[in-house]
Amino acid sequence: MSETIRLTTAQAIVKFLGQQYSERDGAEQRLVTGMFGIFGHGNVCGVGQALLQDQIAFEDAGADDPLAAGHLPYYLIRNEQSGVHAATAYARSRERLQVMAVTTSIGPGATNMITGAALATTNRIPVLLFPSDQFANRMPDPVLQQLESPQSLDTAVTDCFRPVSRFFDRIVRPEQLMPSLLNAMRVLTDPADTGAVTIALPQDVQAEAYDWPAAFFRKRVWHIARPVPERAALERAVEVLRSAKRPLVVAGGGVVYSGASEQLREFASATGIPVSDTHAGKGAINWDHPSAVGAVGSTGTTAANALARTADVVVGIGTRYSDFTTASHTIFAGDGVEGDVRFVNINTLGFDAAKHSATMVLADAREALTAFSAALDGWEVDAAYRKEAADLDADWQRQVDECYHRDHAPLPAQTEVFGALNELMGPEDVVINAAGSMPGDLQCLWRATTPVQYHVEYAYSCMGYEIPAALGAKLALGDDHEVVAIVGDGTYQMSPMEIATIVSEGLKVIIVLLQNHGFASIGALSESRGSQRFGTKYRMRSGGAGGRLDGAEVPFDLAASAASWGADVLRCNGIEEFRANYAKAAAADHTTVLYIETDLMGPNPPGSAWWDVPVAEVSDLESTQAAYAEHVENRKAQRHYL
Ligand SMILES: Cc1ncc(C[n+]2csc(CCOP(=O)(O)OP(=O)(O)O)c2C)c(N)n1
Ligand SMILES: [Mg+2]
Repeated sequence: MSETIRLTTAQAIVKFLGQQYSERDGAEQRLVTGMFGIFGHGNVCGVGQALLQDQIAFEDAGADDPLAAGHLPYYLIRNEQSGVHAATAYARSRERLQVMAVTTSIGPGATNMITGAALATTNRIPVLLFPSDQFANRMPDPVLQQLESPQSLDTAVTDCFRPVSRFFDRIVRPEQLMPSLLNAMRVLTDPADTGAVTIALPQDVQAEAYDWPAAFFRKRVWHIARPVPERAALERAVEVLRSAKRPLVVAGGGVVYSGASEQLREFASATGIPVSDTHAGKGAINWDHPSAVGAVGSTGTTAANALARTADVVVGIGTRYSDFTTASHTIFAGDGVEGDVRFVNINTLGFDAAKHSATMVLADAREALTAFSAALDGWEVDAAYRKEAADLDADWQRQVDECYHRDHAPLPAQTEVFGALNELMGPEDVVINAAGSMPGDLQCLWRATTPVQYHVEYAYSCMGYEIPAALGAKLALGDDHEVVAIVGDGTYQMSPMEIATIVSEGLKVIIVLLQNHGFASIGALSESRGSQRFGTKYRMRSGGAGGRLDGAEVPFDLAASAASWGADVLRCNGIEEFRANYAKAAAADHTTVLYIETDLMGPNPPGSAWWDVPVAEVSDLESTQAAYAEHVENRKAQRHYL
């Protein structure tokens, strides 16, 4: 008989996770480094008991390094959704080499994670989720918080995780855990197809004992692959590139996760191909590299967008081509191109590589760029094209300077806040944002010198990501990096509470709270599409029942709210005071919220591309009718890439 160890299912999970490692480029590290969570009746005596037992064993052993000792630290968060956001930001900050887990109770605790899971999966960031589930033995049904389905007794709210997870399983017998956890680790370390990994744990099974084979708990190293391009695929792609006169690179998140910045810079320098970027790819090439032309698409720079319109070959590296990147399928227009615009896509995931009828290269970005540089063997674009791209970028940089130093009055434009931050933050400091009018401004304006500096989640663009993400990024990066979360007043109201977690963990971050009393983003969108900013301001209802939300400003004080969570708060009256207070916040060892009022109406950076948002085809309103006519015109530029 081989050796067995008697443990509960939950104890087995904690013990197993303590022995999982990832490896890439020869460096080995613990794969799952901690667990966020909130206990309820679904997990407090299962996973909660196992975490306590693990904590006590670690304390008794007197080891210094919790991770080397196989310990799984526990972090109490304030909301399950933000626990997943924190885990996502953690894994993104670790280039997807290390991840965090999240444990929740059943019912609402579990479903609170759905948004977080969808965000992680949309962004292709690995997180490990353990929602609890109703009794597998069905004895006390319906347990508190159980959704009963008269058609099917095995339907549970955790089924909602299936479409938003890359791997989903439910453990109704302890021994199912073994294949399940092994598959979970496979997906967490898959560079192509990763995201939320969800294992639902019925509350009785968590506490049930089993004789586990000791081998289940041996140390395992999960090697994170760097697939090399197939020779024929490389040759096909190189032939397309060599025939290009006006190629353009679109650098996506895959370049960052692959750690391919150096190879991208070398490739760009050698070939002279201009490099544009997406939110996830920003910083992969430093903004002041001679080939860098900044953001492409709906919120892109005039430089990248002009080049995109006339590009004959678009080289997408590690990008999923969101509608913001393609300006809803209008920006890669093939203007003046003989034949039509063609795509070469380098991606670990076939699904993304195949987009836009591209010549596909299934490979790791770093491996592919190295192979391309060798195969192109000195080939480069015309000097005139290099110069055109550099001139366009220089024009754009003048616009950035203008946006950064507007002296707008009486309230500053938010672009001036970004200018101050961009100038005050170091190359290894991190700016975090996800939703509102800020991502668009940041994407075209922010001068990123490193990929770690720019952490904008714009795949799910989830209000409320920022503050929990600051927690995750700070845990991942430590004291050498200042972590700065920018939040709008709307986002702040959606999820301020993880400030309490940040404070209780003794972590120091900076939160910049931009107060403009409403939705600058959706308000501007509404106005431009004929809906008159209806319902996009935080105002009192005027005129009694049946009136509109257009009265006085709502008398809340978000700065006082932030202070109530335990942060220091500095109110900033204008940009000069903001700069001075940023310096104070940076020098402090406590979390600080910098509160500043900005102008809801901008001015915004100049736009140079479209975004498809449908407008009512019939309407009583002249504003909507005019917007619809414009929409019909704009749609004419839309196309499939066939
Ligand atoms: C969870 C979630 N709900 C709704 C939206 C749609 N949305 C995008 S931006 C925005 C307004 C954000 O307001 P604020 O944080 O004040 O930023 P501002 O637009 O003023 O820059 C809304 C409601 C979203 N992105 N995420
Ligand atoms: Mg706002």
